[in-house]
Amino acid sequence: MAYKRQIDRLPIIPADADEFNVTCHYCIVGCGYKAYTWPMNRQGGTAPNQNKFGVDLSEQQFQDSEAWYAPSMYNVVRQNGKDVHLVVKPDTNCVVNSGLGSIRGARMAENRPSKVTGTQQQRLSDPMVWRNGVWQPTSWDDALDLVARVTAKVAVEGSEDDIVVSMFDHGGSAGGYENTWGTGKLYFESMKIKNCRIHNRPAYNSEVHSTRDMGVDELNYAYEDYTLTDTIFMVGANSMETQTNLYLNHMVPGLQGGAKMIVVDPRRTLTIASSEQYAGPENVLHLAIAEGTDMVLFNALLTHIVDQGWVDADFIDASTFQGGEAVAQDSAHPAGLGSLEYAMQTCRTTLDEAAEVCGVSAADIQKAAEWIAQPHEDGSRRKCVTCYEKGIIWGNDNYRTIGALVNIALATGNVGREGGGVCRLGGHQEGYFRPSEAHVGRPSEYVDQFLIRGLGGVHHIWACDHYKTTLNASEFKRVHKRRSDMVKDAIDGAAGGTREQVVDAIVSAINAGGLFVVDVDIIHSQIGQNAHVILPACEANEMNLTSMNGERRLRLSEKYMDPFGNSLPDALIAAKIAQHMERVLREMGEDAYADQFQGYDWETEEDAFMDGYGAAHTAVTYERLRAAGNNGVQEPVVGYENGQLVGTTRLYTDGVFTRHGREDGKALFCAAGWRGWQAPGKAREQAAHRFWINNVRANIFWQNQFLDQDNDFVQDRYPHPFVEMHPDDMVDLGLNPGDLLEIINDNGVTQGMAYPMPTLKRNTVAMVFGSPAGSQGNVVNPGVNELVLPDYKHCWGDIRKISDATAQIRGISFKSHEIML
Ligand SMILES: Nc1nc2c(c(=O)[nH]1)N[C@H]1C(S)=C(S)[C@@H](COP(=O)(O)OP(=O)(O)OC[C@H]3O[C@@H](n4cnc5c(=O)[nH]c(N)nc54)[C@H](O)[C@@H]3O)O[C@H]1N2
Ligand SMILES: Nc1nc2c(c(=O)[nH]1)N[C@H]1C(S)=C(S)[C@@H](COP(=O)(O)OP(=O)(O)OC[C@H]3O[C@@H](n4cnc5c(=O)[nH]c(N)nc54)[C@H](O)[C@@H]3O)O[C@H]1N2
Ligand code: SF4
Ligand SMILES: [Mo]
Repeated sequence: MAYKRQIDRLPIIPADADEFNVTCHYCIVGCGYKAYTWPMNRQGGTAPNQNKFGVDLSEQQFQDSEAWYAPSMYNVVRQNGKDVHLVVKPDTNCVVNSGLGSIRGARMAENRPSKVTGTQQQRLSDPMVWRNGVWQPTSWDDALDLVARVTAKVAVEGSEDDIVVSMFDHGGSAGGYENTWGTGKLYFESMKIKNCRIHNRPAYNSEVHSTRDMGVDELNYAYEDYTLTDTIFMVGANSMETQTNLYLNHMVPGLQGGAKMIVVDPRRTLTIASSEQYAGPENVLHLAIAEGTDMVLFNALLTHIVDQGWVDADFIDASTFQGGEAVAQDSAHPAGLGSLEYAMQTCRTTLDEAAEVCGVSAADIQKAAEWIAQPHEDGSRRKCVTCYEKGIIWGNDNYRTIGALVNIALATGNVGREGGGVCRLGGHQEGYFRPSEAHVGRPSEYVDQFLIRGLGGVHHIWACDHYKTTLNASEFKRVHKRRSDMVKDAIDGAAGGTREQVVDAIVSAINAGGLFVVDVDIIHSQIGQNAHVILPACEANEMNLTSMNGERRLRLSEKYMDPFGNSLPDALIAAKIAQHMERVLREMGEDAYADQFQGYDWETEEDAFMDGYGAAHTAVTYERLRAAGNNGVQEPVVGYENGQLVGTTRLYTDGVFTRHGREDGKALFCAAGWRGWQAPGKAREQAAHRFWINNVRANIFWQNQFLDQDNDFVQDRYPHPFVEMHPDDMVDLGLNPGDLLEIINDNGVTQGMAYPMPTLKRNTVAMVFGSPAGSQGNVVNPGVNELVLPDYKHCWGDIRKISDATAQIRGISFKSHEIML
């Protein structure tokens, strides 16, 4: 396959091209872009008054000119029913990215569906229903009538607990305030769905319960804190690749301004390699701990800081709880919470004890403690910003480990202050606004196991593909397919019957253990292969979408093109489902239940926004957000003055902590006691297999590659998921670069392509997660913590060769991923 884009000549953006604000919908950072569109039969010229940049393009431009765009930033798309030129390029005036793109965001335009250039023809254009052995395109009314009839019948004859829902809870790529409200209103207000899970984990819960229980919301800083700080303390994250422009536009200037950086990660990441180049190796400390041992490290850091007297006593007195235990350990709290002294009784750990467990030197741990908390020579406090992500969120003993990390920030007073903060780096953007989920309970149901046990009869899936991204995926897929095939067989058996007969056949199959599956997606996904009804959604910019980024910056990303075919915004799909439910329930004589599905008379996504988020935040409207442009406003919005929304730069500047809902406003410390591998089965698996199968993200891919799988630029580079290995381990196993291999353990098998990486520790590999050509989740065991948080990152297996590199693989480079900048 040859890699080609529009490589001949690109049109100049004319001076009068239409202009739209765009927030990149991929990662949490939410970089600002501008979209330009103009009619097909025109283009701009080189004279300053003929092009959007207002410069003379016949002259050589200076190196950092913004008067250019790359082929990946161009496409031809539909707008108001007509083909138009489209350019989507980074916005130099956005404070988030200052004109930087990334290998993902800068491909937004070429990843739009286009009948003219042929891109993304995999996009769904019409609802589809399983009919006569194939998926047949059909009308919205036909598809939703079937969805509503089966869902209503199962809910009425059984209960709402038989309806299982998998749904996004984020912003940006799928989600956003409009769509979380639409789905939330449907499942949590009209219905009270309890057996519900989130796109990335097998239950409806928080990724970071402990920090919230301690009073500290996980997104409390501003990105500028990275340039105001003395030390960046990064844990279990690889921001150069996963929060790229946060790293390049905020962390790197921090490093260049003299900040030191500590990175806790069992492997040497590209973030570490590039930070050494920006800051000098002497200013970057890599703590390459043994996987899963972070909590012991944090406890030793805290102990050293306390014993040296480097704590912020004034902050602790004023802002943290003083009376011993505040919350006892119980089934909803996997650790006790209370004062610093109370927590220290459990957390106390010496440097030597930690060195032994973590496999790093006591001297390095001490150095980290000094970089975090040792006061400057003039006695002033050090500033430290702490950031973390999936290395500990999807890690060992989530609750206690994150609690132990937040302890350090609280003890040193590094929250609510310039140059401080203890924050998730984040994954997607955020965009959560839903009715209360209190009925779900805590701990919430482990939904994957619920389905595997044969429970539930209807599965609604919104914007996620568990085939590629859940844990224990081999077993999950086996059962999900078997149960949904029972319903397909029933539909095939009832072919030619009336709607009523088909619905009866489906419900009989459900009662016999089958599962009726509805998948709402933009493509026909892998789990979508099990679906009986497939509903086509549209993406951000095919609709207006609001989300906030990792510093709570809220923006409106504007619609600049038509949804593909008959696809619709998720919020409006949810509304249509509700309307069909109401109609069908009335026909069934269930008037009271039908009444619960009223209140969805939304014409547009803006109506959904105003019904949910807008109703609760009356200062915020589309019009005001549009005026706020790509810099938007940082939430919480506290007012509207002089024609501008007024936001909040950082949380907790008043030293009052409220996230736990306690009236005293005091933050709590976490009694994070170490107990080795917490999730069932991990210790046994580690002992039984040679390789730790670390699983990671990489710059080039977005998530499970739902768009990348149809993008030659990505597929030509990595036709199979890479499995980075130490070259000596490859020699041991007879593997050459690019050879195909299998990873095997008791949970299942997965496959990928050997990629030599000399900086990896022996007997560990790093496999890219979520690939359509090899799901890493196949070999992850079902172990979760008390609150059903999965430990994806820790699994072990054996490796064997499948075959030599294929002809396609032979054309690609196997140079080290670590590059000189
Ligand atoms: N390019 C790109 N960027 C993305 C995404 C993407 O798909 N592609 N996805 C987005 C999403 S949804 C998310 S959630 C974020 C995730 O962002 P990150 O958390 O930064 O990404 P990961 O690569 O999943 O994991 C981070 C690191 O955890 C380390 N790790 C593994 N085990 C341990 C451990 O026991 N302790 C410690 N300390 N570290 C460990 C791994 O070696 C890895 O380097 O990225 C977001 N950004
Ligand atoms: N082993 C392992 N497993 C992991 C992780 C890990 O680190 N290791 N990380 C976990 C994490 S943090 C995450 S976020 C998950 C990701 O897991 P998923 O959420 O399953 O993966 P995504 O790629 O985000 O899936 C997005 C799906 O939504 C569709 N989609 C995109 N836009 C829209 C839209 O606007 N509307 C609708 N309806 N559909 C849309 C896409 O086509 C795609 O099928 O994986 C989790 N699983
Ligand atoms: S860093 Fe994230 S938000 Fe910014 S352009 Fe890249 S993918 Fe988009
Ligand atoms: Mo994520």
